[in-house]
Amino acid sequence: MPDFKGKTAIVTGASRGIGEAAVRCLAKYGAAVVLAARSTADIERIAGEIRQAGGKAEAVACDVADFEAVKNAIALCQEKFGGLDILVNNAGLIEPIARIDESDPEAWGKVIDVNVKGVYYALREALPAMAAKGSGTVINISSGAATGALDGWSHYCSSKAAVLSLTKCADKEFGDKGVRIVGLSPGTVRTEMQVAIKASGINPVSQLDPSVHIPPEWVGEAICWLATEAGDAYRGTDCSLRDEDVRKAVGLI
Ligand code: NJP
Repeated sequence: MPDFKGKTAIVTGASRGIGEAAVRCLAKYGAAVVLAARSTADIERIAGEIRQAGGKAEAVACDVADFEAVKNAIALCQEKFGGLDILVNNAGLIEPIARIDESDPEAWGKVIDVNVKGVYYALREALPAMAAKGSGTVINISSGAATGALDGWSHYCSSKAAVLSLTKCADKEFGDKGVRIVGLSPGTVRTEMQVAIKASGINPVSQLDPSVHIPPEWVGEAICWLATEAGDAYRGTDCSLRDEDVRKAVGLI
């Protein structure tokens, strides 16, 4: 079982879904956590619940598409909890789902701003600090879409391919400085994102029965598992939670 006592973690997109599950799981294993997202009422509520259960948690309003906001969130983690050990780059968008010829250029670009630039901004701020102390783990939430193509998802597939590339590049530059950068492709997860995908009716993912999706708590456990030495096998690449062996190793099945 992971032991994160004395460790600090920041999770972007912690207001619901996978990010919420991640932050609750990291806190369960003893980490002091910072919840970063735009829905401040939700992150304040979740942070309050974690504190009530005896954990350490702070909420910070953060639009990951804004570099200053990301810098501020990481600074808050360092000021309140004395450092940053684990960064989970989870915030992500898939809407609006549309084929290329029907897509809106501004909305397409907004997804890149959040899914790609948001990850880069957090890496830009966190990696030097982690390298300076010679330790730290970054988990970038990826997707099967990083290496696959799906109708209506050109924005999302392109963005996740870029996230995988950022995982590889960050590992190349910082892997020898004690910093572990890994990606996690969770498979399909029962969150609001899958509700939006279903509503779109586009491509085979929207046709899946919701019963096949895994609960976000499984992804929270996998994130915690990757934040231990178990994550070493996936430095500079994506770990797939569809993989039965990974599920077994995490203790999910
Ligand atoms: O999505 P959802 P998931 N700045 O919609 C936040 C990947 N993934 O949990 O700002 C900061 O329930 C938003 O917070 P708020 C997926 O690509 C999923 O399923 O308050 N935060 C909320 O907390 C994504 O990278 C599946 O609106 C921003 C969160 O992001 C990650 O998993 C499969 C933000 C989204 O919650 C979490 O997705 C897969 C911004 N500008 C990969 N914009 C799946 N669900 O099946 C959004 O392969 N957020």
